[in-house]
Amino acid sequence: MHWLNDGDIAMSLAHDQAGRSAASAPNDLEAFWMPFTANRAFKARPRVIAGAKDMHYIANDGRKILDGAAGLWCCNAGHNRDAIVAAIQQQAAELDYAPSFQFSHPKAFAVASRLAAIAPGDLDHVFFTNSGSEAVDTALKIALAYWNVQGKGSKTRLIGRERGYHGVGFGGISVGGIVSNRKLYGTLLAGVDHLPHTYNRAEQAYARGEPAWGAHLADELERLVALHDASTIAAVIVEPMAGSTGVLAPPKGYLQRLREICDKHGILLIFDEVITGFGRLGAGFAAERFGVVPDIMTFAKGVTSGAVPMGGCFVRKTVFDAFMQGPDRAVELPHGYTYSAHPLACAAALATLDIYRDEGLFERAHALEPAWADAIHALRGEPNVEDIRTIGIVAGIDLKPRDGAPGSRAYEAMERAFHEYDLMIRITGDTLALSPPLIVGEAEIGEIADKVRKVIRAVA
Ligand code: PXG
Repeated sequence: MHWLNDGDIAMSLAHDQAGRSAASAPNDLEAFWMPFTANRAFKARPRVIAGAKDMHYIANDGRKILDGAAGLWCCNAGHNRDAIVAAIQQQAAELDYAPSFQFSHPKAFAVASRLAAIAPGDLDHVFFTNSGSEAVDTALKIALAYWNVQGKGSKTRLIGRERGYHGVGFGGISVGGIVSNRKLYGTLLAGVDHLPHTYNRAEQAYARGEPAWGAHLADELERLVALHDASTIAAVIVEPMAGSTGVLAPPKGYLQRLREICDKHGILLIFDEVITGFGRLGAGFAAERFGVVPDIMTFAKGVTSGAVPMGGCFVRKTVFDAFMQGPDRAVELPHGYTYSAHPLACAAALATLDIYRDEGLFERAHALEPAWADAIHALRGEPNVEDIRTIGIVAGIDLKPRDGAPGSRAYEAMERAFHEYDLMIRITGDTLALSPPLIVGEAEIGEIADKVRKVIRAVA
Protein backbone atom coordinates (compact mmCIF):
# COMPACT_ATOMS: atom_id res chain seq x y z
CA MET A 1 0.00 0.00 0.00
CA HIS A 2 1.24 3.46 -0.89
CA TRP A 3 -0.40 6.61 0.46
CA LEU A 4 -0.22 9.54 -1.95
CA ASN A 5 -0.03 12.85 -0.22
CA ASP A 6 -1.77 16.03 -1.41
CA GLY A 7 1.54 17.66 -2.35
CA ASP A 8 2.30 14.97 -4.95
CA ILE A 9 -1.11 15.33 -6.50
CA ALA A 10 -1.11 19.13 -6.65
CA MET A 11 2.32 19.10 -8.28
CA SER A 12 1.28 16.63 -10.96
CA LEU A 13 -1.78 18.67 -11.79
CA ALA A 14 0.36 21.78 -12.13
CA HIS A 15 2.62 19.96 -14.55
CA ASP A 16 -0.38 18.98 -16.51
CA GLN A 17 -1.63 22.53 -16.75
CA ALA A 18 1.78 23.51 -18.05
CA GLY A 19 1.23 21.30 -21.04
CA ARG A 20 2.51 17.83 -20.20
CA SER A 21 0.28 15.05 -21.29
CA ALA A 22 -1.89 13.26 -18.76
CA ALA A 23 0.06 10.10 -19.47
CA SER A 24 3.11 11.70 -17.88
CA ALA A 25 1.25 12.12 -14.60
CA PRO A 26 -0.65 8.86 -14.21
CA ASN A 27 -1.03 9.10 -10.46
CA ASP A 28 -3.35 12.06 -10.41
CA LEU A 29 -5.82 12.18 -13.29
CA GLU A 30 -6.15 8.48 -13.99
CA ALA A 31 -7.88 7.18 -10.88
CA PHE A 32 -10.97 9.38 -11.02
CA TRP A 33 -13.48 7.80 -13.43
CA MET A 34 -15.34 10.97 -14.20
CA PRO A 35 -19.15 10.89 -14.52
CA PHE A 36 -20.82 11.80 -17.82
CA THR A 37 -17.41 12.88 -19.13
CA ALA A 38 -15.25 12.01 -22.12
CA ASN A 39 -12.51 10.84 -19.75
CA ARG A 40 -9.69 10.53 -22.28
CA ALA A 41 -10.36 13.90 -23.91
CA PHE A 42 -10.68 15.59 -20.51
CA LYS A 43 -7.47 14.08 -19.20
CA ALA A 44 -5.61 15.12 -22.33
CA ARG A 45 -6.67 18.73 -21.73
CA PRO A 46 -8.21 19.09 -18.26
CA ARG A 47 -10.62 21.77 -17.13
CA VAL A 48 -9.89 21.99 -13.44
CA ILE A 49 -11.60 24.39 -11.07
CA ALA A 50 -9.96 25.49 -7.87
CA GLY A 51 -12.28 28.09 -6.40
CA ALA A 52 -15.43 30.12 -6.87
CA LYS A 53 -17.14 33.33 -5.79
CA ASP A 54 -20.54 34.68 -6.83
CA MET A 55 -20.75 34.62 -10.66
CA HIS A 56 -17.27 33.19 -11.22
CA TYR A 57 -15.17 30.09 -11.00
CA ILE A 58 -11.43 30.32 -10.53
CA ALA A 59 -9.58 27.89 -12.79
CA ASN A 60 -6.61 25.92 -11.55
CA ASP A 61 -4.32 28.33 -13.41
CA GLY A 62 -5.90 31.36 -11.69
CA ARG A 63 -8.20 32.55 -14.50
CA LYS A 64 -11.65 33.88 -13.57
CA ILE A 65 -14.27 31.91 -15.47
CA LEU A 66 -17.76 33.38 -15.85
CA ASP A 67 -20.27 30.72 -14.84
CA GLY A 68 -22.88 30.44 -17.57
CA ALA A 69 -24.25 27.19 -16.20
CA ALA A 70 -24.68 27.67 -12.42
CA GLY A 71 -22.32 24.71 -12.08
CA LEU A 72 -24.72 22.03 -13.30
CA TRP A 73 -27.89 24.12 -13.07
CA CYS A 74 -27.61 24.18 -9.30
CA CYS A 75 -25.80 27.23 -7.89
CA ASN A 76 -28.81 29.53 -8.25
CA ALA A 77 -27.69 31.90 -5.47
CA GLY A 78 -24.18 32.14 -6.92
CA HIS A 79 -21.04 30.59 -5.50
CA ASN A 80 -19.54 30.54 -2.02
CA ARG A 81 -22.10 32.90 -0.58
CA ASP A 82 -20.89 34.01 2.84
CA ALA A 83 -24.09 33.14 4.69
CA ILE A 84 -24.24 29.63 3.25
CA VAL A 85 -20.55 29.02 3.95
CA ALA A 86 -20.98 30.22 7.55
CA ALA A 87 -24.09 28.09 8.09
CA ILE A 88 -22.29 24.94 6.89
CA GLN A 89 -19.22 25.68 9.00
CA GLN A 90 -21.29 26.30 12.11
CA GLN A 91 -23.38 23.19 11.57
CA ALA A 92 -20.32 20.99 11.09
CA ALA A 93 -19.02 22.15 14.46
CA GLU A 94 -22.38 21.74 16.23
CA LEU A 95 -23.91 18.50 14.90
CA ASP A 96 -22.14 16.49 12.22
CA TYR A 97 -24.75 13.82 11.71
CA ALA A 98 -28.02 12.62 13.13
CA PRO A 99 -30.05 9.72 11.79
CA SER A 100 -33.45 10.45 10.27
CA PHE A 101 -34.71 6.90 10.78
CA GLN A 102 -36.63 7.05 14.09
CA PHE A 103 -34.63 10.13 15.20
CA SER A 104 -34.05 13.54 13.72
CA HIS A 105 -32.75 17.05 14.39
CA PRO A 106 -34.46 20.46 14.49
CA LYS A 107 -33.24 21.83 11.17
CA ALA A 108 -34.79 18.92 9.25
CA PHE A 109 -38.26 19.99 10.38
CA ALA A 110 -37.45 23.65 9.80
CA VAL A 111 -36.35 23.07 6.20
CA ALA A 112 -39.38 20.87 5.43
CA SER A 113 -41.76 23.50 6.83
CA ARG A 114 -40.09 26.32 4.93
CA LEU A 115 -40.10 24.35 1.69
CA ALA A 116 -43.75 23.37 2.12
CA ALA A 117 -44.58 27.04 2.68
CA ILE A 118 -43.12 28.08 -0.70
CA ALA A 119 -44.43 25.08 -2.65
CA PRO A 120 -47.61 25.64 -4.66
CA GLY A 121 -51.02 24.25 -3.72
CA ASP A 122 -51.25 21.57 -1.08
CA LEU A 123 -47.77 20.12 -1.70
CA ASP A 124 -47.40 20.23 2.06
CA HIS A 125 -45.09 17.32 2.88
CA VAL A 126 -41.43 16.80 2.07
CA PHE A 127 -39.39 13.59 1.80
CA PHE A 128 -35.63 14.21 1.75
CA THR A 129 -33.03 12.53 -0.46
CA ASN A 130 -29.46 13.46 -1.43
CA SER A 131 -29.83 13.94 -5.16
CA GLY A 132 -32.26 14.40 -7.99
CA SER A 133 -31.90 10.77 -9.04
CA GLU A 134 -32.92 9.62 -5.58
CA ALA A 135 -35.75 12.16 -5.57
CA VAL A 136 -37.10 10.65 -8.80
CA ASP A 137 -36.88 7.06 -7.55
CA THR A 138 -38.57 8.18 -4.34
CA ALA A 139 -41.40 9.87 -6.27
CA LEU A 140 -41.97 6.77 -8.40
CA LYS A 141 -41.96 4.51 -5.32
CA ILE A 142 -44.39 6.77 -3.46
CA ALA A 143 -46.70 6.72 -6.50
CA LEU A 144 -46.69 2.91 -6.68
CA ALA A 145 -47.10 2.54 -2.93
CA TYR A 146 -49.92 5.11 -2.86
CA TRP A 147 -52.09 2.93 -5.05
CA ASN A 148 -51.10 -0.19 -3.14
CA VAL A 149 -52.08 1.20 0.26
CA GLN A 150 -55.44 2.06 -1.22
CA GLY A 151 -56.03 -1.46 -2.47
CA LYS A 152 -55.36 -0.56 -6.10
CA GLY A 153 -52.23 -2.63 -6.58
CA SER A 154 -52.94 -3.17 -10.27
CA LYS A 155 -51.90 0.43 -10.95
CA THR A 156 -48.23 -0.25 -11.60
CA ARG A 157 -47.41 1.32 -14.95
CA LEU A 158 -45.24 4.43 -15.07
CA ILE A 159 -45.32 6.81 -18.00
CA GLY A 160 -42.41 9.05 -18.85
CA ARG A 161 -41.61 11.00 -21.99
CA GLU A 162 -39.15 10.84 -24.86
CA ARG A 163 -36.20 13.21 -24.31
CA GLY A 164 -36.96 13.23 -20.57
CA TYR A 165 -34.07 13.20 -18.08
CA HIS A 166 -34.84 11.96 -14.61
CA GLY A 167 -31.39 11.14 -13.31
CA VAL A 168 -29.60 7.84 -13.42
CA GLY A 169 -31.31 5.44 -11.01
CA PHE A 170 -33.01 2.45 -12.61
CA GLY A 171 -36.39 4.12 -12.11
CA GLY A 172 -35.17 7.38 -13.58
CA ILE A 173 -33.59 5.86 -16.69
CA SER A 174 -36.66 3.66 -17.21
CA VAL A 175 -39.06 6.61 -17.38
CA GLY A 176 -36.38 8.79 -18.96
CA GLY A 177 -36.17 9.16 -22.70
CA ILE A 178 -32.50 9.57 -23.56
CA VAL A 179 -31.47 6.55 -25.61
CA SER A 180 -27.77 6.69 -24.75
CA ASN A 181 -28.55 6.70 -21.02
CA ARG A 182 -30.74 3.59 -21.35
CA LYS A 183 -29.41 1.27 -24.01
CA LEU A 184 -26.42 -0.12 -22.08
CA TYR A 185 -28.36 -1.09 -18.99
CA GLY A 186 -30.53 -4.04 -19.86
CA THR A 187 -34.27 -4.29 -19.59
CA LEU A 188 -34.84 -1.59 -16.96
CA LEU A 189 -38.20 -1.42 -15.14
CA ALA A 190 -41.01 -3.40 -16.67
CA GLY A 191 -44.31 -1.79 -17.60
CA VAL A 192 -43.05 1.66 -18.56
CA ASP A 193 -44.34 3.61 -21.53
CA HIS A 194 -43.49 7.04 -22.94
CA LEU A 195 -45.28 10.10 -24.25
CA PRO A 196 -43.79 11.74 -27.33
CA HIS A 197 -41.45 14.67 -26.72
CA THR A 198 -42.78 18.12 -27.51
CA TYR A 199 -40.08 19.59 -29.73
CA ASN A 200 -40.78 20.38 -33.37
CA ARG A 201 -38.35 22.79 -34.97
CA ALA A 202 -40.52 23.53 -37.99
CA GLU A 203 -43.37 24.65 -35.74
CA GLN A 204 -41.48 26.15 -32.81
CA ALA A 205 -38.11 27.59 -33.91
CA TYR A 206 -36.78 30.60 -31.99
CA ALA A 207 -39.47 30.40 -29.30
CA ARG A 208 -39.37 32.73 -26.32
CA GLY A 209 -41.08 31.10 -23.39
CA GLU A 210 -43.75 28.51 -24.12
CA PRO A 211 -44.09 27.65 -27.81
CA ALA A 212 -47.59 28.19 -29.17
CA TRP A 213 -47.64 24.84 -31.00
CA GLY A 214 -47.85 21.43 -29.35
CA ALA A 215 -50.51 21.31 -26.59
CA HIS A 216 -52.26 18.54 -28.52
CA LEU A 217 -49.30 16.23 -27.81
CA ALA A 218 -50.65 15.82 -24.28
CA ASP A 219 -53.58 13.95 -25.82
CA GLU A 220 -51.17 11.11 -26.51
CA LEU A 221 -51.77 10.25 -22.87
CA GLU A 222 -55.35 9.40 -23.82
CA ARG A 223 -53.96 6.98 -26.40
CA LEU A 224 -51.77 5.29 -23.75
CA VAL A 225 -54.75 5.07 -21.39
CA ALA A 226 -56.80 3.49 -24.17
CA LEU A 227 -53.99 0.99 -24.80
CA HIS A 228 -53.13 0.04 -21.20
CA ASP A 229 -56.29 1.02 -19.31
CA ALA A 230 -56.17 3.48 -16.42
CA SER A 231 -56.53 0.60 -13.94
CA THR A 232 -52.89 -0.34 -14.76
CA ILE A 233 -51.35 3.16 -14.71
CA ALA A 234 -49.89 4.63 -11.52
CA ALA A 235 -48.30 7.88 -12.63
CA VAL A 236 -47.04 10.15 -15.36
CA ILE A 237 -43.70 11.91 -14.83
CA VAL A 238 -42.43 14.86 -16.86
CA GLU A 239 -39.99 17.70 -16.50
CA PRO A 240 -42.14 20.85 -16.82
CA MET A 241 -39.27 22.16 -18.95
CA ALA A 242 -36.94 19.48 -20.31
CA GLY A 243 -33.48 20.71 -19.32
CA SER A 244 -30.85 18.13 -20.18
CA THR A 245 -32.05 17.43 -23.72
CA GLY A 246 -31.68 21.02 -24.76
CA VAL A 247 -34.12 23.35 -22.97
CA LEU A 248 -37.57 22.41 -24.25
CA ALA A 249 -40.25 24.62 -22.72
CA PRO A 250 -43.73 23.11 -22.56
CA PRO A 251 -46.12 24.12 -25.32
CA LYS A 252 -48.80 26.55 -24.12
CA GLY A 253 -51.59 24.59 -22.45
CA TYR A 254 -49.72 21.24 -22.57
CA LEU A 255 -49.22 20.81 -18.83
CA GLN A 256 -52.80 21.88 -18.08
CA ARG A 257 -53.99 19.22 -20.52
CA LEU A 258 -51.83 16.53 -18.90
CA ARG A 259 -53.29 17.52 -15.52
CA GLU A 260 -56.84 17.23 -16.84
CA ILE A 261 -56.26 13.81 -18.38
CA CYS A 262 -54.58 12.52 -15.20
CA ASP A 263 -57.53 13.78 -13.12
CA LYS A 264 -60.05 12.26 -15.47
CA HIS A 265 -58.46 8.80 -15.22
CA GLY A 266 -57.14 8.77 -11.65
CA ILE A 267 -53.44 8.91 -12.53
CA LEU A 268 -50.87 10.72 -10.39
CA LEU A 269 -48.96 13.54 -12.07
CA ILE A 270 -45.31 13.97 -11.07
CA PHE A 271 -43.31 17.04 -12.03
CA ASP A 272 -39.55 16.61 -11.94
CA GLU A 273 -38.44 20.09 -10.87
CA VAL A 274 -34.81 19.24 -10.18
CA ILE A 275 -33.74 21.94 -12.64
CA THR A 276 -36.84 24.14 -12.75
CA GLY A 277 -37.20 24.54 -8.98
CA PHE A 278 -35.89 27.48 -6.98
CA GLY A 279 -36.35 30.34 -9.37
CA ARG A 280 -34.87 29.05 -12.61
CA LEU A 281 -38.04 29.94 -14.54
CA GLY A 282 -38.75 33.16 -12.66
CA ALA A 283 -41.01 31.60 -10.03
CA GLY A 284 -40.37 29.40 -7.01
CA PHE A 285 -41.28 26.37 -9.11
CA ALA A 286 -42.38 25.75 -12.70
CA ALA A 287 -45.68 24.47 -11.28
CA GLU A 288 -46.31 28.01 -10.07
CA ARG A 289 -45.25 29.65 -13.31
CA PHE A 290 -47.47 27.40 -15.38
CA GLY A 291 -50.35 27.28 -12.90
CA VAL A 292 -50.48 23.47 -12.71
CA VAL A 293 -50.11 21.66 -9.38
CA PRO A 294 -48.74 18.10 -9.64
CA ASP A 295 -49.39 15.39 -7.02
CA ILE A 296 -45.68 14.85 -6.39
CA MET A 297 -42.87 17.27 -7.24
CA THR A 298 -39.16 16.48 -7.08
CA PHE A 299 -36.42 18.97 -6.24
CA ALA A 300 -32.62 18.99 -5.69
CA LYS A 301 -29.81 21.23 -6.99
CA GLY A 302 -30.97 24.78 -6.13
CA VAL A 303 -32.32 23.82 -2.70
CA THR A 304 -28.80 24.33 -1.32
CA SER A 305 -27.50 26.34 -4.26
CA GLY A 306 -25.33 23.29 -4.90
CA ALA A 307 -23.31 23.74 -1.70
CA VAL A 308 -24.21 20.39 -0.10
CA PRO A 309 -25.99 17.52 -1.84
CA MET A 310 -29.72 17.49 -1.09
CA GLY A 311 -32.88 16.54 -2.93
CA GLY A 312 -36.38 15.41 -2.19
CA CYS A 313 -40.03 15.24 -3.11
CA PHE A 314 -42.99 17.38 -2.23
CA VAL A 315 -46.13 15.33 -1.77
CA ARG A 316 -49.72 16.53 -1.78
CA LYS A 317 -51.60 16.28 1.47
CA THR A 318 -54.02 13.71 0.04
CA VAL A 319 -51.14 11.44 -0.98
CA PHE A 320 -49.39 11.78 2.38
CA ASP A 321 -52.63 11.21 4.31
CA ALA A 322 -53.24 7.95 2.47
CA PHE A 323 -50.15 6.52 4.18
CA MET A 324 -50.91 7.77 7.71
CA GLN A 325 -53.02 4.84 8.79
CA GLY A 326 -52.62 1.39 10.29
CA PRO A 327 -50.77 0.59 13.54
CA ASP A 328 -49.12 3.75 14.84
CA ARG A 329 -45.77 2.05 15.51
CA ALA A 330 -45.50 0.64 12.01
CA VAL A 331 -43.25 2.34 9.46
CA GLU A 332 -45.66 3.86 6.92
CA LEU A 333 -43.20 4.00 3.99
CA PRO A 334 -40.26 1.57 4.00
CA HIS A 335 -37.95 3.95 2.18
CA GLY A 336 -35.22 6.47 3.00
CA TYR A 337 -31.49 7.15 2.89
CA THR A 338 -28.83 7.23 5.60
CA TYR A 339 -28.26 10.85 4.70
CA SER A 340 -31.89 11.97 4.24
CA ALA A 341 -32.05 15.45 5.82
CA HIS A 342 -28.33 15.49 6.62
CA PRO A 343 -27.59 18.33 9.07
CA LEU A 344 -25.07 20.02 6.76
CA ALA A 345 -27.55 19.94 3.88
CA CYS A 346 -30.31 21.30 6.10
CA ALA A 347 -28.11 24.13 7.34
CA ALA A 348 -27.14 24.97 3.76
CA ALA A 349 -30.78 24.83 2.63
CA LEU A 350 -31.95 27.20 5.38
CA ALA A 351 -29.25 29.73 4.52
CA THR A 352 -30.00 29.37 0.80
CA LEU A 353 -33.73 29.89 1.29
CA ASP A 354 -32.93 33.04 3.30
CA ILE A 355 -30.91 34.39 0.37
CA TYR A 356 -33.63 33.57 -2.16
CA ARG A 357 -36.17 35.39 0.03
CA ASP A 358 -34.05 38.34 1.17
CA GLU A 359 -32.57 39.06 -2.26
CA GLY A 360 -35.83 38.31 -4.09
CA LEU A 361 -33.95 36.07 -6.52
CA PHE A 362 -37.04 34.36 -7.96
CA GLU A 363 -38.58 37.76 -8.70
CA ARG A 364 -35.25 38.96 -10.03
CA ALA A 365 -35.16 36.04 -12.48
CA HIS A 366 -38.67 36.95 -13.58
CA ALA A 367 -37.72 40.60 -14.08
CA LEU A 368 -34.57 39.71 -16.03
CA GLU A 369 -36.22 37.23 -18.38
CA PRO A 370 -36.88 39.74 -21.22
CA ALA A 371 -33.31 41.09 -21.11
CA TRP A 372 -31.96 37.55 -21.04
CA ALA A 373 -34.15 36.50 -23.98
CA ASP A 374 -33.17 39.61 -26.00
CA ALA A 375 -29.45 39.03 -25.44
CA ILE A 376 -29.54 35.34 -26.34
CA HIS A 377 -31.94 35.63 -29.28
CA ALA A 378 -29.61 38.27 -30.74
CA LEU A 379 -27.31 35.31 -31.55
CA ARG A 380 -29.76 34.26 -34.26
CA GLY A 381 -28.00 34.37 -37.61
CA GLU A 382 -24.55 33.50 -36.20
CA PRO A 383 -22.80 30.69 -38.09
CA ASN A 384 -24.47 27.27 -37.77
CA VAL A 385 -27.15 28.44 -35.33
CA GLU A 386 -30.29 26.44 -36.15
CA ASP A 387 -32.58 27.28 -33.25
CA ILE A 388 -32.56 29.26 -30.01
CA ARG A 389 -34.97 28.66 -27.13
CA THR A 390 -35.24 30.77 -23.98
CA ILE A 391 -37.45 30.62 -20.91
CA GLY A 392 -36.78 32.00 -17.44
CA ILE A 393 -33.01 32.33 -17.08
CA VAL A 394 -32.30 29.38 -19.36
CA ALA A 395 -31.34 29.08 -22.99
CA GLY A 396 -30.68 26.31 -25.50
CA ILE A 397 -28.79 27.09 -28.70
CA ASP A 398 -28.76 24.37 -31.37
CA LEU A 399 -25.71 24.31 -33.60
CA LYS A 400 -25.60 22.47 -36.89
CA PRO A 401 -23.77 19.16 -36.37
CA ARG A 402 -20.60 18.64 -38.38
CA ASP A 403 -20.88 16.06 -41.13
CA GLY A 404 -20.07 12.65 -39.74
CA ALA A 405 -19.10 14.01 -36.31
CA PRO A 406 -22.22 14.76 -34.31
CA GLY A 407 -21.50 16.50 -31.02
CA SER A 408 -17.98 17.59 -32.00
CA ARG A 409 -18.91 21.22 -32.71
CA ALA A 410 -20.52 21.72 -29.31
CA TYR A 411 -17.70 19.84 -27.57
CA GLU A 412 -15.17 22.16 -29.13
CA ALA A 413 -17.37 25.11 -28.15
CA MET A 414 -17.31 24.00 -24.50
CA GLU A 415 -13.52 23.52 -24.59
CA ARG A 416 -12.82 26.83 -26.26
CA ALA A 417 -15.29 28.67 -24.04
CA PHE A 418 -13.40 27.46 -20.99
CA HIS A 419 -9.81 27.76 -22.21
CA GLU A 420 -10.01 30.80 -24.48
CA TYR A 421 -13.04 32.85 -23.48
CA ASP A 422 -13.19 32.21 -19.73
CA LEU A 423 -16.78 31.01 -19.81
CA MET A 424 -18.38 27.82 -18.52
CA ILE A 425 -21.25 26.41 -20.57
CA ARG A 426 -23.01 23.03 -20.72
CA ILE A 427 -23.50 21.01 -23.86
CA THR A 428 -25.80 18.22 -24.93
CA GLY A 429 -25.33 16.82 -28.41
CA ASP A 430 -24.73 19.91 -30.53
CA THR A 431 -26.79 22.14 -28.25
CA LEU A 432 -25.25 24.75 -25.96
CA ALA A 433 -27.17 25.17 -22.69
CA LEU A 434 -26.97 28.32 -20.57
CA SER A 435 -28.36 28.76 -17.05
CA PRO A 436 -26.29 31.27 -15.05
CA PRO A 437 -26.77 31.86 -11.33
CA LEU A 438 -29.85 34.02 -10.66
CA ILE A 439 -27.68 36.79 -9.22
CA VAL A 440 -26.58 37.50 -12.81
CA GLY A 441 -26.78 41.19 -13.75
CA GLU A 442 -27.62 42.80 -17.07
CA ALA A 443 -23.95 43.54 -17.75
CA GLU A 444 -23.04 39.89 -17.13
CA ILE A 445 -25.88 38.76 -19.39
CA GLY A 446 -24.28 40.89 -22.10
CA GLU A 447 -20.89 39.39 -21.29
CA ILE A 448 -22.24 35.82 -21.53
CA ALA A 449 -23.91 36.56 -24.88
CA ASP A 450 -20.76 38.22 -26.19
CA LYS A 451 -18.54 35.30 -25.19
CA VAL A 452 -21.00 32.79 -26.64
CA ARG A 453 -21.03 34.75 -29.91
CA LYS A 454 -17.23 34.57 -30.10
CA VAL A 455 -17.27 30.86 -29.31
CA ILE A 456 -19.89 30.14 -31.98
CA ARG A 457 -17.79 32.02 -34.52
CA ALA A 458 -14.68 30.17 -33.39
CA VAL A 459 -16.23 26.77 -34.06
CA ALA A 460 -17.75 27.71 -37.42
N1 PXG B 1 -34.13 15.12 -12.78
C1 PXG B 1 -33.83 16.15 -13.58
C2 PXG B 1 -34.92 16.88 -14.27
C3 PXG B 1 -32.49 16.55 -13.70
O1 PXG B 1 -32.19 17.56 -14.51
C4 PXG B 1 -31.88 14.77 -12.20
C5 PXG B 1 -33.20 14.44 -12.10
C6 PXG B 1 -30.87 13.97 -11.43
O2 PXG B 1 -30.28 14.71 -10.43
P1 PXG B 1 -28.90 14.23 -9.79
O3 PXG B 1 -28.75 15.13 -8.59
O4 PXG B 1 -29.05 12.81 -9.38
O5 PXG B 1 -27.84 14.42 -10.85
C7 PXG B 1 -31.50 15.84 -13.00
C8 PXG B 1 -30.05 16.20 -13.10
C9 PXG B 1 -27.13 18.72 -17.79
C10 PXG B 1 -27.18 18.03 -16.47
O6 PXG B 1 -26.14 19.32 -18.12
C11 PXG B 1 -28.39 17.87 -15.87
C12 PXG B 1 -28.47 17.20 -14.66
C13 PXG B 1 -27.34 16.70 -14.06
C14 PXG B 1 -26.12 16.87 -14.67
C15 PXG B 1 -26.04 17.54 -15.89
O7 PXG B 1 -28.11 18.74 -18.51
N2 PXG B 1 -29.73 17.06 -14.14
